[in-house]
Amino acid sequence: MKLASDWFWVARRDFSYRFIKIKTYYCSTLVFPITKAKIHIFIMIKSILPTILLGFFASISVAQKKPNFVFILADDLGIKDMSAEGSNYHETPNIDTIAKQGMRFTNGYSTCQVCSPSRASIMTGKYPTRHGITDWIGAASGVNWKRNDQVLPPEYVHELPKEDTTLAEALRNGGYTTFFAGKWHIGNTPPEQHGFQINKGGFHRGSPPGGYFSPYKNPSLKDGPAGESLPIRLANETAQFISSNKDKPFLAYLSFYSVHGPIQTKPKLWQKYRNKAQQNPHQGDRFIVDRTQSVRQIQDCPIYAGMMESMDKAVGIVLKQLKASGVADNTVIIFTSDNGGVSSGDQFATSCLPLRGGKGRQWEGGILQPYYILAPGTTKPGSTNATPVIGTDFFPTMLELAGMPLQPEQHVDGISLVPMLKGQTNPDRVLYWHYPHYGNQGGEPSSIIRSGDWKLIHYHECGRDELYNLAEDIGEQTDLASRQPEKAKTLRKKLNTWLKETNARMPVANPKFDPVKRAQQDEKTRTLLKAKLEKKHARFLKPDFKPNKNWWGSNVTED
Ligand SMILES: [Ca+2]
Repeated sequence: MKLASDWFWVARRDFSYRFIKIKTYYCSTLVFPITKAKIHIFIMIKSILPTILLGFFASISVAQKKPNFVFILADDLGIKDMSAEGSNYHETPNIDTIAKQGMRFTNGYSTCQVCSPSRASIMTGKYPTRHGITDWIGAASGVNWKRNDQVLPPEYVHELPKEDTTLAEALRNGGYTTFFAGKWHIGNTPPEQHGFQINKGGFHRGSPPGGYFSPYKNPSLKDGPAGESLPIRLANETAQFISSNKDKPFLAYLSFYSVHGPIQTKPKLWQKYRNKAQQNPHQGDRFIVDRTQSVRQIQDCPIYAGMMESMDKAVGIVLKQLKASGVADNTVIIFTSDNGGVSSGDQFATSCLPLRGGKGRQWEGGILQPYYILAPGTTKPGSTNATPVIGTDFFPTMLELAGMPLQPEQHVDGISLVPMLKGQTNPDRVLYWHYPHYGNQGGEPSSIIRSGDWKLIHYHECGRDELYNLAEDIGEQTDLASRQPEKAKTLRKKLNTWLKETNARMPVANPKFDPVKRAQQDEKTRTLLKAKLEKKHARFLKPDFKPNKNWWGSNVTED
């Protein structure tokens, strides 16, 4: 098929040819007298027609040229981890650039407080209750749940359903070349079976089996030189893909393993952030116990900060390549995370304050995300939007930006944010979450509804509700459920209706639950485990800290 630009050159060549013919005719035959006026008109037409044609065909060319997409998904990255969001400790100049040059949604959510469910929502445009992946794939459920808890979490789907048309399949069907790099963790069927033509590093695992430095022990990613950084490698793979595919529309889905545990960095970065933390050393405890788990109260983990810097540098590599390939002006960049920062459980690596909780938990720290969209020609640089938006919205938004028809029967729980990207708001939309599991970070089986500024959390262990006004209480410190029973009742009713409509799976009572043993466990969390954590995290800042002999393989030459 001929491109609009090709037609332009044909037309221009044609016009010049005909003009020469006419001019030759007039000059050679002298059948008609050549007046100065006629020559002038011809010269004028010749001089302006190519410009008119160029404009005409260029406009067709622009209208037909679909934007590229670079979708960057970080893992376990807390919204408060970025300098653009107020972190004074971590340094994220490249990620901040996306926020500053595009639109930053200040109420942007993942559909779940853990990873697989929210990843599947981005791919399908459906809430976890509907696609069925309600917990991170691999977590125990039902009678296999061996912990001494009040309820048994329900079974959940372990694969991205084949009958769904994924975001990648939709774009591929629309003529896009689709590329995936990094963490998949949405089942045993790899990205190639869900619409991605190229896959660098995605398979069933949720954390990098060989850590963050080559050798990676990853069946989908060839090892680099020993000690190579994983996020930098994933960025280089993405940059190479962009460079090779710059002439046709593409989707580059860069799904970092960072900053999920294990936390690992190079000694140089550890030193930099160790020194930074020492400039204003934290006094007293780093952790407080909030209900079920210790929660980090300060960002001063030099290992995690080093990981943040590596991921940010990797983002910079991709941004630079977009410019170098000449496609930055026609590429939509999206940046988000799959769940909140790990302030408790796993590596206890960051603090989400002033938000309560973190990954795995039902408060804002678990579900509020960095949610940035830079759409050249659509978003105003440096704009913000407070409309509550969620992971299911990316799918229809990207279809509309691509000029493709929406697929409402697929992305049933998402809406296109294009009107919001142009400055409109939609404050009345109600959002829902359902996490009938415990997870590893102290999360409690619960369902959530957000309507306007109000947020109600319903707990499935005991049936109680918490009610917060997020406009006045972003830290969810004042439970208004007993003071505003009517508001709580209305929201709870709406939430119940939604749970029924979406066939939400529910936990059941655990017949083996032992409350006495549980009280002993809780006491251990408050005392022994907390003391152990304080010691471990203070050690990260000791001048002679050394995790192992070659710094997790990053210092390969050191003996
Ligand atoms: Ca995650």
